[in-house]
Amino acid sequence: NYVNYQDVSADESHRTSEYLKRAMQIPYEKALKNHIAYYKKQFDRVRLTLPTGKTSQLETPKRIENFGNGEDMAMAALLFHYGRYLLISSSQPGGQPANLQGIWNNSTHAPWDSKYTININTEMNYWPAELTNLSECQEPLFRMIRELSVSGAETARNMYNRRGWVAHHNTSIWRESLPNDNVPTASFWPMVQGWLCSHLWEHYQFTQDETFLKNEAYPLMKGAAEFFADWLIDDGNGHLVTPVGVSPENRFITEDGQTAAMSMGPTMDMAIIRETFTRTIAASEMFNLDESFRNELKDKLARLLTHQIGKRGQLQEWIYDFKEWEPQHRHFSHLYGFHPSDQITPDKTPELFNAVRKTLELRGDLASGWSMGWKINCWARLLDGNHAYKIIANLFNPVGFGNSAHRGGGLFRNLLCAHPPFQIDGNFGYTAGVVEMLLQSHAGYIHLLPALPDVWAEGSVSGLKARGNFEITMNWKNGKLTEANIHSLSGKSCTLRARQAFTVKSNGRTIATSTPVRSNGKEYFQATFETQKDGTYLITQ
Ligand code: FUC
Repeated sequence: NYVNYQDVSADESHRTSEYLKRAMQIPYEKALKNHIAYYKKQFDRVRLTLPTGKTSQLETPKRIENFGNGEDMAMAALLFHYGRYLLISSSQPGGQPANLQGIWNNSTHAPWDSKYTININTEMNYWPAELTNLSECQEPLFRMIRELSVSGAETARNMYNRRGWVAHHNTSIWRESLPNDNVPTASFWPMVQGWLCSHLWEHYQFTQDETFLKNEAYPLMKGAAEFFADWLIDDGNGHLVTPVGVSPENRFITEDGQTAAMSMGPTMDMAIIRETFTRTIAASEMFNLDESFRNELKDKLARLLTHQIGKRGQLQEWIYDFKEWEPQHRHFSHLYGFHPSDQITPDKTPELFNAVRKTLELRGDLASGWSMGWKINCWARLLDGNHAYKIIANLFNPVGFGNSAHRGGGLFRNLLCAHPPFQIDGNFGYTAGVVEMLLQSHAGYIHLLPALPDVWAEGSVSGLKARGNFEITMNWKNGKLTEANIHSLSGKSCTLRARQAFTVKSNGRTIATSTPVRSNGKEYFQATFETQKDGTYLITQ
């Protein structure tokens, strides 16, 4: 009887019998054919090829078990494609967003109620959407954000007496925006609206759709920024911080040995607010809107507490350099400014970039399934393909194979990710992570093969998307780019970076040649060129 989160007036008997009637009219063979034709329209936009090996012909569970031998790189490509297949199948326009189990929950009492945990898991579900050319799959998420902003405006007024809208770490088909679940490390965290809005901004970055940015994204971003602007307080040293928050879902140990979760100004809070303010200011400038509010945001942005480096050289997780209660905790929320955000990059903030590396080293390589998905993305953004691959090899840990020697997170026999239990965000995080190894575009340029591991010395990929609305195809051999093709879908200016020198050709004519740049102690080659809408550009040595 569900119509929407405020309306359950549909006739459930009529509806279900119609579903069944329609399903029974289509023979299985035909239904399968329709399904394949439908999903392939989206699926075939991207293809990744990595070399097969001796074990590539074995059945799936055997390939998982043999992955550690390092001979079946095609299996890594298969898991990448599987993530796209799962997103296509669980998140189409008009439907609900993919929940913790996508659409594949098989129990009445599902783990975490098969809901939306929005302090990482729901967002991770959508990390591969723009990167792998499945932009429209985000539509259900965007509708959920709009609906949450309605209930979230009530919560902002009634619970906090603040402007704008707010949501907390967990929601469901009913769009609850209040703190819920009663978990001290997670529940009281009025930051979600910022993280969700980053998906709207990124959608604009990838599609360059200004109408979407102005009419759909900006009002929601503005509401998120309004809440944050009212939520901040002075920390007593002239910095603006959140009065209280958590670093989902870790705890810290105080100087007198107590364990606690809540403190003022956790690093993640500050990074989310910095991002929301920066992007809301940018959008309001683009469309010449809300000048006085923009000035308020500019003033507060300049006073926000910045990232800090702790005693161990790590990015500090909280306002003070507390010891973590669980040093290898599966969440690393304080890296938000580094990934998925774009505040910490090797060019702009090399010290913070190196502190992120230290943080990840301290966190360790083993983790629950979805946390490994997250770590692949972070090691790729650290430009360390071999370390990212090491996490991939760890993820190919057979879970539920009846072999008790294997512990921790990994993959079930059907390739669904095992937290355990089954949680689909690990699959999506993995697929996004593979892209981050092959292509990055968050730092103001498009980086071709930024984190290619030695074991992927040869391969090709087509149809990946980069910010600025570019579609990218690449071939590589002996670990080096041999050729790339850039299809410019919006005619924006394009800056490319690669490990080796290259030239850019358009219609057989050289239009740009790379020059060396140094970043965080390494040498790269870079070129900027103007593009035409629908133009294609050939990158060769
Ligand atoms: C977060 C995680 C848990 C689990 C849950 C669904 O709270 O910390 O590990 O994945 O979401």
